[in-house]
Amino acid sequence: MKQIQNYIDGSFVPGSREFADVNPADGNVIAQVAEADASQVDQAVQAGRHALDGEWGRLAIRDRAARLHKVADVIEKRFDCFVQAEVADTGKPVSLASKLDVPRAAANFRVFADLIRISGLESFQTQTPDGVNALNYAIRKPLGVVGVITPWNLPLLLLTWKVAPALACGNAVVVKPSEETPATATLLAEAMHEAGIPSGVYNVVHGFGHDSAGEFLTQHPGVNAITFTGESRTGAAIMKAAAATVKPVSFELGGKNAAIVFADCNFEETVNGLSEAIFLNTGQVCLCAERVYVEQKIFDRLLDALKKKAETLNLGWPGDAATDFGPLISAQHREKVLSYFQLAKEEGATLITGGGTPKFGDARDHGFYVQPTIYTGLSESARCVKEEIFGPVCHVAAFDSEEEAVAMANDTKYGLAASVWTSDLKRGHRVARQMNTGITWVNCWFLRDLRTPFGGVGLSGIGREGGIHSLNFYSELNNICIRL
Ligand code: NAD
Ligand code: 6OD
Repeated sequence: MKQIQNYIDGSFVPGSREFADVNPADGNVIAQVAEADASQVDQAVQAGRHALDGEWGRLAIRDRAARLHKVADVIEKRFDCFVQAEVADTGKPVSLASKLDVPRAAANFRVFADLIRISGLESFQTQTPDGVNALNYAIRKPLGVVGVITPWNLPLLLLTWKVAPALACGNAVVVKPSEETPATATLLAEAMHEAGIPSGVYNVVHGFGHDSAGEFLTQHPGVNAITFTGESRTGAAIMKAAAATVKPVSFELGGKNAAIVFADCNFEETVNGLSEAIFLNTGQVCLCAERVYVEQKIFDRLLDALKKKAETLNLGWPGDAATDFGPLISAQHREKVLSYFQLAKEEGATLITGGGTPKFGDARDHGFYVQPTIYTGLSESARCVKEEIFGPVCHVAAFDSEEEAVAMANDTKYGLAASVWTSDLKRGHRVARQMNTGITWVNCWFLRDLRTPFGGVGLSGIGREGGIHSLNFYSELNNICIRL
């Protein structure tokens, strides 16, 4: 049986206990994972602190950036290895891991390596009212040891989205990947070593949240900041833990994202785009659209086209090139999604397609698949319209006016993403500006420029990462004032 170990101060180390890593496609155990205890989390934090005092802390920015490019080189060299590990852990289609997750991991390192080299900081020539001259300029310093806690849906993509800028700013990190998907964070440790990242700069501790590695990390007084992606409820628990030592936090949390479809949209492009927005990664992307609002004139036609799209998705083995829809992450998550299918029934929804589990007649019946599912007919106050399900499911409702669509889309405690589908660009701008979200896409979805601000409002998060916003979170700006 494969063993997945913790990585502390440049060495792979077993834990005090082990837990199973399960393949979601057939429920088989694929590895035993070493769970880090509190003393190992402490060792990882101390290793990070030590690394900051060593070679890593003295490297010129240029050299730090060069090492990050080397990490990207190693990810690209070991591309298939990363893809296979991600597919086995998550059950996502190999086509998706090859197109999205692993290329983005390399890109995250390249983008922040380049950005740290070119990003300048503000300076001011100052003259006081009584004629004293001074020069003010800011410098960027690392925060210290950053705790990085990530979810299972895009494990490597989201981990590197945080690790790359944290390292670009000169920090050391202790990462706690999701217990469901420990493999690629551990593979990344090998890549770090091969790329010449000094021991102690990148540490991995495996385990769970409460009373396990996650909580040990957030409560550790030697951790200078926490960056977290995951559920809003978990964010609240982490915020509480981090408050005791006043750690800065950056949170990318849940969503209940809306898509607004106007009758003048390019119909075919919209149906293709919406199908991705609803079903990509089996609906397990925080940006997925779980609420679709469609202008009354094209409601029936669009619903019918979406139904056809859902019914032609290929629910296959994740490793097959033709598969475009895999299982959910775990038995527990499938229970949650199926409980919402049941709730939708109880709330009076009309089922358009799906609503259950597929039958394959092979080992996939022991996996965690559910059907791509579409509902209509619920009231806007229904729990299925209000709560994040995080599965391949949406509710489609009609609207008559732009104002009504905007009001319905904004009627949520979340505020991560929205998409607007229209051929009228003026309307696209107008509606996008009214969305209470961190990002609004017009005629596209999940089209990412890594320099742009990314984050959510309300229950969807605190702060922005991306480009300079990441650099600003992962560093302390010091101002120096020199009297001339
Ligand atoms: P989760 O919150 O259950 O777990 C995320 C991570 O937090 C895991 O590593 C987990 O072990 C850890 N954790 C749990 N409790 C903890 C605690 N008390 N202290 C410290 N760590 C703790 O989330 P998940 O189920 O892995 O992921 C799905 C959720 O993540 C969805 O809500 C989704 O919307 C959200 N998400 C948001 C974004 C975004 O960018 N906004 C991206 C991806 C996923
Ligand atoms: O693309 C990104 O940078 C990002 N943070 C995506 C988040 C996806 C959520 O599941």
